[in-house]
Amino acid sequence: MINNQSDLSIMAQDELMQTDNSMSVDEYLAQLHADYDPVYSMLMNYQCAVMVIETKFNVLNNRLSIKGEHNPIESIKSRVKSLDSIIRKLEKLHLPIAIESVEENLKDVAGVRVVCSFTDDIYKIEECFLAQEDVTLINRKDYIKNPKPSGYRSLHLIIKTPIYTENGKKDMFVEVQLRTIAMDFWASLEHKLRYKKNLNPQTAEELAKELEACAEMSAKLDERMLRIRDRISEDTAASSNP
Ligand code: 0O2
Repeated sequence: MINNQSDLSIMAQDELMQTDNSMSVDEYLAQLHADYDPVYSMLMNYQCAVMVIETKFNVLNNRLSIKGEHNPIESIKSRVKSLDSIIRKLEKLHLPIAIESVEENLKDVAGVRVVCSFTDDIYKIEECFLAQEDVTLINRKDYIKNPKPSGYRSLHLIIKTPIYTENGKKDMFVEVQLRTIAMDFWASLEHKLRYKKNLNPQTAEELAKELEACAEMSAKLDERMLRIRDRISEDTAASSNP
C-alpha cells in the first residue's frame, strides 16, 4: 500500500531544493499546498475506493460463510500505485502527465487482490460482487479459464464504483484480482523471479518453461483440493441424512 505522506514528502524535498530565498516560510508553504493538494487528494480518492471495495468483499465473506461451511475469502490485499509508478506508466503509454489523464486512462491505480480458498469460490464471489448496483463492470479478463503464456492465472475485473467525498460523488476505477491461494503463491514467487534479469537467454527460456510447468501443477492441486472438499461435503450431507 502506498504511503501517500512519504511520497509527497519526497516531492516536497525536491521542491525544497529549489526554494526561492526571497519567499517567506508562509508563502512557501502556501505554494507547496497549492501544488500538492490536488495530487494528495487524487491518491486519497483511490485509497477511499480501495476501502469501499475491501469492505464489500469483507461483507460478502461474512455473509457467505453463514450459508457455507467456510469463509470463501482467505485474505484481501490492497494497494494504491505509487506516484512514481503512475508517472512511469503514463510516460510508457505516451499519455499526458496530469491528474485528469490518470483518472481517465489508468484503471489500475487502485488495486484489490482477493485470495479465495477454492476456484469455485472465485466465481461465486464475482457473481455477488457484480450484482451490487454501485459496482459497474468495465472489463473482465479470465486468466483462470485462459491462462497467460507465462502460466499466470487469476480473474481480473476492472470496475467503477462511487465514493462520496466532501465535494460530492466521484466515480472511481478499481482493478480487482481474484485468485486461489495456489495461484497467489505461484504469482508472488514468479513476480519476484522476474526481477532477476541478468540471466543468459537459454537459462531464461528454460526457467520460463519450468515456471509454466509449476503453474500447471498448482492448477492441478487446486482441482484436487476442490474434489476433496466436495467429497467431504457429500459425505457430511449423507451422514446427516441417512
Ligand atoms: P502490479 O505491481 O501487480 O500492479 P497493464 O495492467 O495495463 O500493465 P494488461 O495486460 O492490460 O496490462 O493487464 P493484465 O495483464 O490484465 O494485468 C496486469 C497485472 O496482472 C499485473 O500488474 C500483475 O499484477 C498481474 N499479472 C499479469 N500477468 C502476470 C504474470 O505473468 N505474472 C505475474 N506474477 N503477475 C501477472 P502489474 O502492473 O504488472 O504489477
